[in-house]
Order: sequence, then structure tokens, then C-alpha cells
Amino acid sequence: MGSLLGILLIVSFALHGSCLAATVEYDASALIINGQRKIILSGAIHYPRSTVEMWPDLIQKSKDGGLDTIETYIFWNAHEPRRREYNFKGNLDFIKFFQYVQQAGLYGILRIGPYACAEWNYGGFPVWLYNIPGVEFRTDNQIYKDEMQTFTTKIVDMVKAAKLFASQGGPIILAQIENEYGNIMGPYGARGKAYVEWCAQMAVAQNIGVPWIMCQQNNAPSSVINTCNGFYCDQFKPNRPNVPKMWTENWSGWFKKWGQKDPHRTAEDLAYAVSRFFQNGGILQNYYMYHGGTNFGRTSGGPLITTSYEYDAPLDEYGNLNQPKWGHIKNLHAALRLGEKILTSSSVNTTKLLDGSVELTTYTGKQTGERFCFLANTKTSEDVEIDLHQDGKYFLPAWSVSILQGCNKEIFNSAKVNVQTTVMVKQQNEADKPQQLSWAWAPEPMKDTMKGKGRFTASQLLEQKATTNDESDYLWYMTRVDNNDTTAKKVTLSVKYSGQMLHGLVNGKPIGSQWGYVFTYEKPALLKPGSNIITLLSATVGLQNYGEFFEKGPEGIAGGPVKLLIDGNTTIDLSSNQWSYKVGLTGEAKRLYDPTSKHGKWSTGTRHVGRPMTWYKTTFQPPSGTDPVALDLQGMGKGHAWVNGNSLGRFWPSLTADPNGCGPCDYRGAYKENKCLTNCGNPTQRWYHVPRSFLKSQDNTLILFEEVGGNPSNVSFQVVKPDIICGNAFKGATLELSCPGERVISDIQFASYGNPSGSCGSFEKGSFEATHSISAVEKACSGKQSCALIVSGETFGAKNFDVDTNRLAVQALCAAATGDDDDDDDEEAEKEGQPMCMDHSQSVGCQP
Ligand SMILES: *[C@@H]1O[C@H](CO)[C@@H](O)[C@H](O)[C@H]1NC(C)=O
Ligand SMILES: *[C@@H]1O[C@H](CO)[C@@H](O)[C@H](O)[C@H]1NC(C)=O
Ligand SMILES: *[C@@H]1O[C@H](CO)[C@@H](O)[C@H](O)[C@H]1NC(C)=O
Ligand SMILES: *[C@@H]1O[C@H](CO)[C@@H](O)[C@H](O)[C@H]1NC(C)=O
Ligand SMILES: CC(=O)N[C@H]1CO[C@H](CO)[C@@H](O)[C@@H]1O
Repeated sequence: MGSLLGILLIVSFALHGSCLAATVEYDASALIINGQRKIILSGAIHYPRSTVEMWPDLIQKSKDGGLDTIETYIFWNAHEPRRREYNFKGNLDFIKFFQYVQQAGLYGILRIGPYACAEWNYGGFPVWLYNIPGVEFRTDNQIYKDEMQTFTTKIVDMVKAAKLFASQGGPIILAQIENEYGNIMGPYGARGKAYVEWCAQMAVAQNIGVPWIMCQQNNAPSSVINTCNGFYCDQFKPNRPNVPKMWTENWSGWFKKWGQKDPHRTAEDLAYAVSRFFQNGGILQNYYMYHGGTNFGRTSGGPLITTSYEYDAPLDEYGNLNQPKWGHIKNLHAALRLGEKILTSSSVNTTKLLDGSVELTTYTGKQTGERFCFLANTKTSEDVEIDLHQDGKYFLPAWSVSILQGCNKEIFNSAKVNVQTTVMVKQQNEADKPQQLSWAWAPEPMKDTMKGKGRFTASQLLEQKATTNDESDYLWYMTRVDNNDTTAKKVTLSVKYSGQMLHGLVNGKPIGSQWGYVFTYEKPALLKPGSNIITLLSATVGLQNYGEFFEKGPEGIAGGPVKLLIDGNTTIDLSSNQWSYKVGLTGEAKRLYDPTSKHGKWSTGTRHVGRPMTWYKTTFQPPSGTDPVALDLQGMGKGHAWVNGNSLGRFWPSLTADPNGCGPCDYRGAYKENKCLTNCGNPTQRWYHVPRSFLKSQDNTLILFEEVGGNPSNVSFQVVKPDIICGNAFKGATLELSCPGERVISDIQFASYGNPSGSCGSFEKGSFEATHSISAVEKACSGKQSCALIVSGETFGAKNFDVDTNRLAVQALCAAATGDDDDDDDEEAEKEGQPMCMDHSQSVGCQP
């Protein structure tokens, strides 16, 4: 950390002219905005993964959570779906997104890329770019560089026109060019190095008046700042002195793939990683993701990324607080802010205590001499008690960091979560009459493809995205095979396949389906005498988004080979047969997903149950109120859903996660994406977000395309609402409880101050408990939207056993704020000064 003491080379990026303009400068220990030395606490929210109507609330909740900056990628393929045809409408209006950021008084980080990765379809690259002859991505290739420059310039010009760079008085303090190229650069050799230099030059020449960053790029040229991405970045060092240590992607959780379990990253471990980063001299950190959201339409990356991109982020897919994570890092942010002045202008001294696994880092303000400390226990299983003599004694749980204000007062510990847990559930809205949806269905017309009739032919097996331009998930491959015998012949159809779902039919009869990524499809079939038609339907589920040369990664049958195996020892290679092709579904071409489409032969009746390649349609009444809406698709197979013509994304509830491998989750020890898994044995994704803005008060239409066969009888619209809330706080902390939405705390099901055990949903009273545990909580909280309690022996009448390890555990319900008489009674009783003693089925005693 000696480099922090080095000469401060200040690089100025101000554009001159505007009086509102802010300068953004930096040195090794601060980002300096208008002369103010700052640490930056940022969160990623990708504008296309929510709706315009959700943005202000998401941004406000980020601000309430203690962030000062919102970061987003720019998604090239969404904005330029066809070359030089741009789309910045609706939730692609990133200018409006940054304007909301500005209105909230926050900074912005603009990651142009234009390669995004981000589990986004094809990493954000347009497929037309791949289909330009001679192009090579992310290397010293003129065609690619020209396109990248054209798009980058377009975005920069739009931002400039809207005056959104800080240098123009706007919120954007940093911009990013390229993205994590350093991870994959090796194989690109000298051309890769030349490309990185070019990226930096091209970016800097845009003259935006704020610094450019390049993440994961050790050789980043000196005109841009190299930053770190990862689960932990505390050991990261920028590639040259005098630049700040910045963490552009701190993975707050992990993404989910079809067929896999739900990953979780604990609040304790996330807070540990962020605390360690600032302990080790970090100055900017960005939660990836702060709100993950939804991969609407066909935007999910691949292979096989789910429609939900919740990411276990501090805000859930629907925009609700993910508690305790949101609140725990909010407390961390508040603690860091208290040290901001000292952290950004200080000398640093790190001391190792106890065999190097306990580290005390002291920041001492250069002018003031004020101190601010981080005390970390990096042991994965051993709690320690540390004596800092005149600065006090501290209990440090394993794998935790304490932040000590003045170096003598603990204001935060990453493993002590003093924040409520909110358990959210999806349920039919109790306020509404149950509704039975009645379904109409229409078969996907397939007479042509069953007979081998396509739109064009080729005597080879074509690569899928090159053929479809990614206008659809679906590509039909069809050919004819003659059986020269006079009897039916048993064969095996073998296809070398690059993914992700392959359906085979012989003479219109299904022979089987198989999914995955790069596998050999082998199914037995029967050839009748004479001419036979082989029909193969390939479906992509998100194009590859990561890796060196990933853009070339073939999709679909791509060269095959496709073979017939006969009698175990004869092989007929069909790869250079005459193949007939059709891109997409007839229903897509006829816009059957659009309720105003006049096409489609819809019928009623139950013959559709289990039928593959079927369109479904129903009308529905949306749930009343303002809670977020989720569509429960249990019973359906795989396909795509639309509400009033708006895509909810792909669905695949028939695919379940491995039943094994879930279990207790220990926050201690380095996080990996296969740690702390849930949802074993359940559908990978059963619920699909229906943003309220997609709904009308009347005449709503839900349309499903079902590819593999399902049963819509259980499909229903539900609301996402709090079930129970739990609070857990140690002595000395303040416990805050609040109910989301327009709800109040209605029923204190459990409250115990002492040594209760268990966790939310299963708390148990310990060997001792303060008598006023329940009554004090009821008095402070019942009937209120939120409440705060100082956790002390005094509050609960427990002066005689008020040991430091005491904690308060509370479990309560949230109820609608109006029309609930019980709550009113509570309030009246409170006014009269009588502590309420209600009969709670799970309460452990109430002795006011
Ligand atoms: C760093 O801290 C140690 C232990 O408190 C102390 O002995 C040492 O003098 C300090 N070094 C500097 C440069 O302040
Ligand atoms: C039938 O005969 C043709 C022409 O000889 C040959 O190309 C084809 O592979 C044969 N079909 C089978 C199934 O053996
Ligand atoms: C291979 O084919 C020949 C001729 O059709 C047949 O006699 C033989 O039994 C086959 N061998 C195996 C292993 O199936
Ligand atoms: C519908 O739900 C009921 C009750 O949970 C269940 O028994 C039935 O199997 C479900 N049907 C389908 C098609 O999922
Ligand atoms: C190197 C790497 O895999 N980076 C990925 C980290 O995770 C984020 C979000 O999941 C991706 O966008 C990065 O590409």
C-alpha cells in the first residue's frame, strides 16, 4: 500500500465552457469530482432488464441503499438490430435512464463496450456484424473496428447531445471501452495488443471530458484506467501508479442457467468482500448486479441462461428489497461514508496480528491526524477476540471485517447482520376472486416442414445464426432419404449438434428431442420403403456470450455430420445431401403472439393437452393492487410467453434442477458460484415477471407458444408479496423492521431478547429471555409500516442478564394497511398506554 504515499499525479479531464460542468480527476486514493475527494459506491442496473416505469423506483431504492452511482452497459444488438437501423424506444431509451439517474442526484457510469458479455444474447453483438464477410471480432480487423467506432461514436454523440457527461453538467463520471478483454486476450496475440491500443485511442479521441476505464485489462494503455472484476478484488493492483483501485464488477450473486439450481451469495460474504476491498485501498466499487431483472424477449445470453436474471442482487427481479442483503450493505455504505474523508486523503499502515490472518489497517488523515480502521479476520472457521489495548477489545467472527470509527469504535461488522429478513412469496391475490382461465389453442402449421418443404436449399448443413440472422430461435433442416429395400428398415439417426434443443421427425413422426450444448443426438427410427423425409428442428436458447472467439462458436447443426447408422456397421452420411431450410415458425411470421393478429385458427376443447408445437391464448383480469405480478407457468413445457404482445421471455418450467446439492449455507470461506444453492428438484424457473406496465385494466391477453408439450390448466397470475419478516439484531444495535408496499406490521409471531436460536421461519426461544420481549416489540411496531428499536436490556426489561452476546429475534407478518380492524385496535390500545398482550399461537409468553 506504499504506493498510496506516492506522488499524486492529477489528471484533469474537464471540458471547458459550461459553468455547471464538473471536473472528474483521480489519483491513487480518490476519484476527485469538482475538487471533492470521493469513494464511489455504485450499482449495476441494466435498463433493458426492467421497464421505464420501474426505473425511478429502482434508482431511488439504490440511493436509499447508500449508493451514489448507477452503472449500466449499452446493448448494441438491442439498439442496432439491423445495420444502421436504430432503436432507442421504450426501455431502450438509455438517455432517459441516465436522466432519471441525474434527477435522483446520482452519478452514472456508462459502459459502452460495445462488447457487454452480461449473460446477454451474443454478448451484445448484433448477428448481422458476424455475417459481414471478412469480419473478425475484438481484434485488429478493420471491418470490426469501423463498426465498433461507428456505434461507439453514435452513443457518445447521443450522450453529449443530452449533456449527460459530468464535464457538461451531467451525471456520467466514467465511461468504459471494451470489457474484460484481458481475460481472453492471449490467443489474439500481437493483433490483440494492437487492438487494445486502438480501443484506447479511439475512445480518448471521443473527447468526452471524463476518464475512460478498461476492466480486466492489465496492459491497458495509460490513457485509460485498468479496473478489476470478480467475487473479490482486494488483492487487485492497477497496472500503474497514481491510478485509483476500482472494482467495476463485484458479483453480488450469480446468474442461473436452465436446468440448474439457484445460486445465492450471502449478505455476510458480500459485505466481507467489499469491506476487504476498501481496507486494501479501493476507491470505487460497483455491485454487479444491484438489480438483475429480467431477460425479456430473446435477450438472454447463452448457452441456456434463464429468463430471470435475478442474480440474488440487493433488489430482486421485481424491484423489491432483497433483505437482509440490501440493508446489510446499506449499513456498510453508511460506515464507509463516515470514513470517506480519511480514506481518500491519508497515509496507511497495515499491521498483521495473530499469524497474519488478522489484519489491522489504519488510515490516518494527512492533515487532521484522524484515524479510521479496518480489522479483518480472514480465518474461515475461527472466531477471535482482539485486544487493541487503549483502542478497545473486539470480537471478530471468522471471515469478517469490522470497521472502526476513530479506530476505537466498531460501527460495522460484515458478519453481524442487524437487518431484517423479508421472505417474499408468490400467491394468488387474496383480494381478487379466483379466476379460471379458459384457453383457446392453435397448432403451429407444419405441413410444409413435415413434407420437407422449405424456403431455400443448400447441399450442406448451415450454421444457424448465419442462416437465421437470429431473427428467430428456430431453424428447420429437412432432407430426403431413399430406402432401397422393399421392407421397412431400422436405423439410428445421429446428429452432431452444437445446441441447444434438437427435435427429430421422420415422415412427420417425432423420434425424440434432446437438449444441451454441443452433443451427439442419437435416436432410433424406422424408414419405410421408398422415399423418407427427415425433419430436424433446431432451437437456440440464447447465443454464446463469453470466451475467446466466442462469436464463431457454431450454433445449430452447423456442418454436422448427420448420419444414418444401419445394422450397426453401415453408415450413410447425409451431410452433403440436398437440405431444405425454413427460418422460424409460421406462427411467428403470422404474429400469433400479437392479440390483434387476424391469423391463427383458434379452437377450444382439451385435445391440446401435451401437444407440442401449439399456440395458446387466454384473456385475464390482472391482479388488483400495486404488488408486482408474476405468471406461474407450472405445467407448461418450453416456449415463449407474451402479455398484450409484450414478450415475457422464454419459459421452460418442465426443466427441473438436480434434486441434490442444496443444503445449509455457511457464509464463511471464499464464495464460488456452486456454494449456497437452493431450489433443488424444482422447476428451474416457474414464475415469469409481468411488469405492471404491460397490463391494462380490461381485455388482457396472454399468449403462449408451447414447443414440447404442456398443460395450461394450472397457469395463473399471482402477486409477489411479503410473507413473514424477521429481525435479528445484537445488543447495542438498532433493529429496524418495515413492511414493503402499503402494508403494516400486523402480527408479532415471535420476539425474544436473550439467546434465541434458529433462523427466520424457525426461531426458537433460548435458555433465557427478557420478559418484555414481545410487548416491547408490539408497542414499538404493531400497526406501523416501519419501526426501530434500540436493542438493549433496558428496552426489554433484562438488566440482570444483559450480556454482550444477547440478541433480539423477531418474526412478524405484514398486512394490508387499510381495512384491518385488529391493527386499529392495537393503535388505540397503544395510545391509551396499555401494552397489548395478544394471543399469538407461536408466541413464547407475554408478561407485561
Ligand atoms: C505502523 O503501526 C505499527 C504498530 O502500531 C507501528 O509500530 C509503526 O510505527 C507504524 N508505522 C508507521 C509508518 O506509522
Ligand atoms: C439407396 O440407393 C442410393 C443410390 O445408390 C444411395 O445413395 C442411398 O444411400 C441408398 N439408401 C440407403 C438407405 O441405403
Ligand atoms: C455388418 O453387415 C454385414 C452385411 O450386411 C453383416 O453380415 C454383418 O453381420 C454386420 N455386422 C455387424 C457387427 O452387425
Ligand atoms: C395442477 O395442480 C394440481 C394441484 O397442485 C396438481 O395436482 C396437478 O398435477 C397440476 N397439473 C398440472 C398439469 O401441472
Ligand atoms: C470473466 C467473467 O466471467 N466475467 C463475467 C462475470 O460475471 C458478469 C456477470 O455475471 C459477466 O458480465 C462477466 O462477463
